[in-house]
Amino acid sequence: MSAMSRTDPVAPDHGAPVGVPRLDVDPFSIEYFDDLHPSQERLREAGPLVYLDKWKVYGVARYAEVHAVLNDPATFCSSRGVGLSDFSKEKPWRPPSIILEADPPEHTRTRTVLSQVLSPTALKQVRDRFAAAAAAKVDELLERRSFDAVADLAEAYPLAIFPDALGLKQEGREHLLPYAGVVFNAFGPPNQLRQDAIERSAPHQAYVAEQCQRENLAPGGFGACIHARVDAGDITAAEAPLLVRSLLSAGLDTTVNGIGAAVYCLARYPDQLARLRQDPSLARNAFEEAVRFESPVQTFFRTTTREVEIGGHRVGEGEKVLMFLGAANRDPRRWENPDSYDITRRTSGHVGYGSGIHMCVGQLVARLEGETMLAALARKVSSIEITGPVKRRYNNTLRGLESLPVAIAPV
Ligand code: OVV
Repeated sequence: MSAMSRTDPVAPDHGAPVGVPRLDVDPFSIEYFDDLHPSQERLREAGPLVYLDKWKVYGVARYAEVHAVLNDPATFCSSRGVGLSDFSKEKPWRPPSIILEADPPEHTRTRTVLSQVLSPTALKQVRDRFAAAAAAKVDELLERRSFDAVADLAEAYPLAIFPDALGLKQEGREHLLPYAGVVFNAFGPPNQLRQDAIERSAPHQAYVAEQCQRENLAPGGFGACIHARVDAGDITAAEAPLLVRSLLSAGLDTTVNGIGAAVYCLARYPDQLARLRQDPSLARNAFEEAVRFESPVQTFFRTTTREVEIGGHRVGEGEKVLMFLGAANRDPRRWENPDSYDITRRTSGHVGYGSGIHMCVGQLVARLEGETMLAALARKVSSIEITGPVKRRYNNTLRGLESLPVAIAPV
């Protein structure tokens, strides 16, 4: 080690771009999660492209640039990972997803299979079951009057329908939310959230790997439908379990936080609950607006495949670009009154599910869960009152609550 003296030149800041606004915001810190709207405004107002010194990555927080990056997958690829880690430099923490972490042409075939398994036709088969389960859940909660809207509603409702829709056995389902928590923490930087999650992940990974096997998936479920596509020659026997794994990774914690966001909105904005009660057909849009407003999936990265211009700045090949979906969904350049929860807003174009070729393949399942729950609340509940301390849950990618104590009253 050579001694440093005050006369040594300052080390050059390798990679730090010239002319791009540099911010000290850490979008993966507890302080950020606790109060992210002021930081997101700073990120948007600093310019169309920013550089985050803490993690040495570029960021885009305005709607136009987030949308543009999402819709140019040849330049902004997914196959090097959609978290901070670059798979061309670091070993992934688990075998990569063959849909999320893939580019065309490989992405196209797996995407086609999952989009057919989760198609409008396939969803007709589960709609009545979802609606009945939502009504039963709300009836049960009306008997209790006071409960935790996270554990007893936002988690309990998807857990009552989604694992069955997939065809999972009963045993071991307690691994599902912890596994998803690891997956979404692992997209983040190597902070304590990510390191602790991966360190504790082995039992959850073992459970998921086992449930993805064909013999463990009940006939008629989404899992069996994926494996049936092996017989049709659309995917290989090795690919099927990995596509089931994608549903187990992305299909539960996301809707938990989406439904949690919607209930939190209706509890905070009783005028919007009143409008929903007047017209329960607004349930689907009320859910969509909650996805825009809270953006349960806050961020994803892409990696540049070539030198490219973003917002007038030159970005080199092999750079990570962080897309702030939540900030884009509240960009005043795109949205009128972006910080208002308005269940009659025209929500289309929000990037809470992404955009382009990777846009959430399970979005119809998510919307069906959200719509059926909000429709049941609209018809059966007259008020939602927050009765105790609201506690936030911390995750590198997912935004949501740990606890939301509420009391509800019947119509
Ligand atoms: C969208 C998403 C999130 C997490 C995991 C996956 C996808 C996957 O394909 O495994």
